[in-house]
Amino acid sequence: MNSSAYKAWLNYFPIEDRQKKKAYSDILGQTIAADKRSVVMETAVKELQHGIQALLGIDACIMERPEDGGRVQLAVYSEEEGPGEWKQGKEGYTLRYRQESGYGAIMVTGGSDAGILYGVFHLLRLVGAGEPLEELNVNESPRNDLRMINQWDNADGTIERGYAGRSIFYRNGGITSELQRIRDYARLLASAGLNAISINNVNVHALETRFITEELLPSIALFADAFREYGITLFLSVNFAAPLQLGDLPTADPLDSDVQSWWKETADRIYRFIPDFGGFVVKADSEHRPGPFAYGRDHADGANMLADALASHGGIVIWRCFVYDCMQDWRDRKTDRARAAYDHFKPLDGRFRRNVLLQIKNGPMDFQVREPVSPLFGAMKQTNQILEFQITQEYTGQQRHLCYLVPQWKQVLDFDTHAEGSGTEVKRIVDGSLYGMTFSGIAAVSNIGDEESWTGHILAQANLYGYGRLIWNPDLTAEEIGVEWTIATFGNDPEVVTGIGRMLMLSWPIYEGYTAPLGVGWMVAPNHHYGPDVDGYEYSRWGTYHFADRDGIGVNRTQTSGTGYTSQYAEPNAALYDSLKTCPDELLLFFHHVPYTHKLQSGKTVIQHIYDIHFWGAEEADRLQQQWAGLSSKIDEARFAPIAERLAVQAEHARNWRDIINTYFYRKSGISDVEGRVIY
Ligand code: GCV
Repeated sequence: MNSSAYKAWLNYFPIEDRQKKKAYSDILGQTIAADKRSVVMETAVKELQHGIQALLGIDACIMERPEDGGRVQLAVYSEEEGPGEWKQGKEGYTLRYRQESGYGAIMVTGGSDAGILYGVFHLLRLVGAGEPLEELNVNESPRNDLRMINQWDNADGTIERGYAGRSIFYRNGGITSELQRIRDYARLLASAGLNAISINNVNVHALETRFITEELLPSIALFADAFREYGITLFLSVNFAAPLQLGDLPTADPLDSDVQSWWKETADRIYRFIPDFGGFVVKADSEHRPGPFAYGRDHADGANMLADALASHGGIVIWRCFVYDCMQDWRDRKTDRARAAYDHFKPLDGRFRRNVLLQIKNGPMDFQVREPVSPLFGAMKQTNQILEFQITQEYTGQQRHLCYLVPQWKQVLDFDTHAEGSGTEVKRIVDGSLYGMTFSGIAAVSNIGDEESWTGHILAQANLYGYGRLIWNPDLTAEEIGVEWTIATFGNDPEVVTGIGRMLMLSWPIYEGYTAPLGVGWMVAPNHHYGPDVDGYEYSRWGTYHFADRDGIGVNRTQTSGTGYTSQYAEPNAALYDSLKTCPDELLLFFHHVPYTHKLQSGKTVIQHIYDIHFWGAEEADRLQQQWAGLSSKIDEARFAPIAERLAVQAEHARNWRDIINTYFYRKSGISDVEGRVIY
């Protein structure tokens, strides 16, 4: 596979400007000197050579004696032995231009070989973007230690919530031995700055339960080898009831000594095959997955038992907080799914081992197009935490619709929890700096499958890339990341960069506009989660309701008359959300049940806003199509056509959303659109 779609943001278009090409060639097209040839350093050298060849058409040669120096030098410095300015930490790097007698040279120095690999990708990105190398002076280090991808791939080759084909890891119930695609994936991930991956669904079924056995570990270890080449650590999702389900023990009780020994032996076995294994990801007592509750134990008992099994090997347990009652009676208005994670986990603060991290979804529900930030961030001051995003577009258009999610994630990371007074943003909690956590970081559910383009919708590649770049440096803007991605993916024609940049940046508001308004969420069909289906979840057991009737809509989560969810936030956020006067419009229906005639902060009534935003969203979806058409001469046909097709489908589905939602609320409320537009 060698197409432009497959290469994604590593397209490395040949430099055409002759002057620039000469300037780059003089520096990069000569000799490469790299010390200590570890597996990751080998990768860094290979990537550098490959990039130089693709960009400049030159085979740069590797110095046999690196100590003699080269035009590009790759070297690891530790804090003690490195140059004075070295402060970049283990995975950090610096890029420097140095004028030697008669020629210029580039130094890529890293805190480790992985740091150098990141540095090489950065250098190649700059060259691809046409940036000058003279005076190059870059200092980079990742803000988050753990920068992880979660695959929701199943051994039968399907992917839960996958929208880009089947799994690249598993086929027909077996583990693939075709490792080239895995290596290519590792390469994409590392080039976006990611360093960890869990390779199977958190819903661990019968076959995946056996991944930790003597029989299957050799194949899993081959994946670990491929990822290791790119500095990426491998994790497995495990089944909490594995000792029971594999038929070894009559129980999976975490306080049972046989169970504890079973997991210790299992951990020892895994590390025999994969010495740098990262650890376990666990979904327990959630959506029918087994967990400690069956034995009257709590999540700390469960997580700690696994943590103890991994501790001597340096492994960690990532324990998910997505725990709620998925058998709720819709008639029960007191139970509030949004409260669940906080109610379950907050009382356990301080009880988890140092090698346990709680993985918390960005919002209290489930990756909706708009949700408030989970109140657990900042609430557990003595517990390691990792934030979970969803790159795969389960509720955000399933990669049939364009929805650039970096602006949404950015809002989450910038959200001020006020947990320690103002300035306590989520990004400072999850990077571990605020509470001095031993482990911390960010994970996200992958959006790739075995389609040629990886992500189905080629523009959805921006979400995978953007995720990596944003969590490396949460201070980057979504626009900056979008521009960087566009140049690396499509080249640096200014019209393309501006055009795609605009499309990306507007796409989340557009999608939100024609789907679920004002933070209400859902309104999709059960199971496959594609919409519109306004009452799809209204009378079901999942705890996701909008409560629309003839008078109004929304969920009352206030302290005085509602579910009290707002009190899970620190002040002033609790009061801000609790009051109708101050609650931000975009989250109004998440927190309040209001009449359709309620006036928003914007001055519009709720019903008029619903109509306006749906008309606007559908029109803008149409405009996306036109904007793309305007770029036809500038994008290779192999990518132009499939993107155009997706945008056409999106525009059509947006009209459908618009008409169904508007009609539904017109019929419920009986209130006409003040502009008299067509509502059925
Ligand atoms: C992997 C949602 C999704 C499920 C997913 C679950 C989770 O409910 O619809 O497919 O299961 O979240 O995050 O565990």
